[in-house]
Amino acid sequence: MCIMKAIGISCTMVPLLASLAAMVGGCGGDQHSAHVSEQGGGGTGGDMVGHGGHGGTAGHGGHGGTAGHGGMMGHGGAMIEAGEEIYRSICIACHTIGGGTTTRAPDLQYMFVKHPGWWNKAWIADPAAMAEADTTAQQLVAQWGYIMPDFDLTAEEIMSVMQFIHNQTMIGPVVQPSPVDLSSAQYDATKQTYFNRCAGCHGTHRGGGVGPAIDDTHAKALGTETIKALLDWGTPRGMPAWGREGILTDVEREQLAAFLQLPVPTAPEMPLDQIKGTWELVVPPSNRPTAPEHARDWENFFGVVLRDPGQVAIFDGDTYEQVATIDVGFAAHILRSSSTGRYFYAVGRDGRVTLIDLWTNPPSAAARVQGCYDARSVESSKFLGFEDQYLIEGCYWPSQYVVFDGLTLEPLASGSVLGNAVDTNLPLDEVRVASIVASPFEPVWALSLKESGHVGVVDYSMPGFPLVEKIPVETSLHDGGWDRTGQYFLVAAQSKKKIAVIDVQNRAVTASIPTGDKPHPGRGANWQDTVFGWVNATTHLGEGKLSVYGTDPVGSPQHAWQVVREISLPTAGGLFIKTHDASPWVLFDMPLSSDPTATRQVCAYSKASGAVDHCFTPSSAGRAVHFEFNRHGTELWVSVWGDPGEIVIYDAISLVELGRIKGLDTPTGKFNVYNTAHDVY
Ligand code: DHE
Repeated sequence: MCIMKAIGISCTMVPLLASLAAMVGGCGGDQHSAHVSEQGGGGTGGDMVGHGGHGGTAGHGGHGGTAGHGGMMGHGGAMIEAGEEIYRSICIACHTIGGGTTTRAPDLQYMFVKHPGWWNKAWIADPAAMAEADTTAQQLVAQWGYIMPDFDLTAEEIMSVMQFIHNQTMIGPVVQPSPVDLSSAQYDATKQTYFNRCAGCHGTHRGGGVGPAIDDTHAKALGTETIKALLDWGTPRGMPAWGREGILTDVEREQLAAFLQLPVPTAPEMPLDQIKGTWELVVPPSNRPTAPEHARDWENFFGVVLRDPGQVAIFDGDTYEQVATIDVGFAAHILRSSSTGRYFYAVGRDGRVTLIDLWTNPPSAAARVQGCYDARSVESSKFLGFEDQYLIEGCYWPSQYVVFDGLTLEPLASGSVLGNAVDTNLPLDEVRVASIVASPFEPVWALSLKESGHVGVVDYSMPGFPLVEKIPVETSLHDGGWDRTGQYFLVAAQSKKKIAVIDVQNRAVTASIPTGDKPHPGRGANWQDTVFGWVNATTHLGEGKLSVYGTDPVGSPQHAWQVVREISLPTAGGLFIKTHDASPWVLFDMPLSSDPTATRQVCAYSKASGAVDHCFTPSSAGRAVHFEFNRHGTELWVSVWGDPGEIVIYDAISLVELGRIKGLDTPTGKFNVYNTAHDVY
């Protein structure tokens, strides 16, 4: 039985990243045994009686989750056993005991030697209060970049877990149980769960990305219980709490822990002929309206991703009416506009692309296709003379890009992005296409190639749409966007803690700006700073910091490509930042914070003062995520994930609430037609 349920610990984490990439895996087989030889044993038992003091500890020898405390009797033994259960279901996610500091948290033996009992007790009881008042706690937070979550343990539970840790220091590392055996059906189902929930961050072939590598070697080193606890509680650095959020059951976590300790299966390819087979032209261009069928200002439409139902809702930005709802694919991810703005292109995590015609009444799907099993990005051709002509889709799997006709989605070409990594020069079997931008200066798209660390340049004026250049940058490239000129592509190299600056026109890396742990700018935000000229900014997933960097090599060369303002924030978990020329504010969210209050907040940085002016809470529940301005920059739209979700609309200057669109299922990214077509951010 789950110890958390048994002791009634409250669940404070709410779903995020709830549905990820859907994908068909390759490997099958009959019986997939994850069983490794049973470690530990029954434990020899100690002779501890009473309050479980220092001496006479139990013989450890944990097997499937219970230690061998056979000889322990009375309150002390029971207490240590209770403490062990808590340790094995919570603390083990991040801490070892005598096993060495992990990348997630310090070793507990070390903590107990270094700090007195009262201190450890106070820290476990209320980490946030300690971080506020105690200098040792502050040093710890500074070192690790986050405050340990508060697990709401009672005084008795804290005592028991401390007793357990105290006694463990004499015994050595905790032995983890063997993984369960998986039947063929369980293996296949778990493989799908991995692709749906984990592959987006850890890679199709489990080589890592936003999250660390979890191939079988890494997984075995973590151990069954550590993996299960990580899946249950998530981490303060952004891994969702799949168990606490009610998305993965105890059994599913157990099976995932076993699956991850088995060799990595190979995923299938998707050649162009197969992609062509998925193409569905719903309305040929010749049958489409030649002028809008409605009188609405379609350039002020908002396309809103409803992630969990895999839909896009189209809203009239003037009246807030929902004018259409269109199915677009599993865990819909983002929208991009054609360069005239008439069409939206939606991409689902299952690689399905949907072309939405905004001139029909109501707006409707005009074509569909699937270019990948797993994808996150699309972009249209934006260079003069190529308006609405082409669309590119970047795949997470297979390692390729696909080019479609922009009006029909007919698949035209695909190209591999496999290659060697920029740092090791070793060949890779998985290279994911992350963010894509379309140059306003030439007929090219710039593609972030995550694992290899290149920015690829695809020329859509050339036959076959070739990858004409691979600019070596940094590995772990993720999200990014243009500077205000459209010459420099600013993209996060997340694990390198940098924003890379690529001069796409000159095919060169201009700078690498060290900003902080796991920068996550979305497409970023461009504005004119009172001192430093044009700047851009990012918050971070891994630490509480807003970094503002100069992007004005012409007007303010002495500040270009350097962090010019650094603002410490109380919490990590930032995802998006956004502004508009018409607004005095730069807004940012922190939906992946481990502090539930912060997840609901939006903070407003003042362009005038160069400081965070205030934060506000769009909703008393759920999480605030992602922003978009309306066409003229007079309104700010914020998504709230709740039950149900909603969009809250603010005046872009006063930040006074103007309205709410309620009853939406997981509203996430919002894309105003004009702003998306013209790269306004
Ligand atoms: Fe996204 C943009 C990848 C999780 C909402 N996301 C992007 C981009 C990439 C990416 C590569 C840039 C696209 C571009 O500009 O061409 N996202 C990933 C992941 O790999 C990751 C971490 C895990 C996964 O498996 O998908 C992930 N993303 C999320 C979420 O959990 C979010 C918050 C909600 C959701 O969709 O489930 C989310 N991502 C978004 C949004 C954008 C985005 C709203 C577009 C931002 C913009 O303003 O352009």
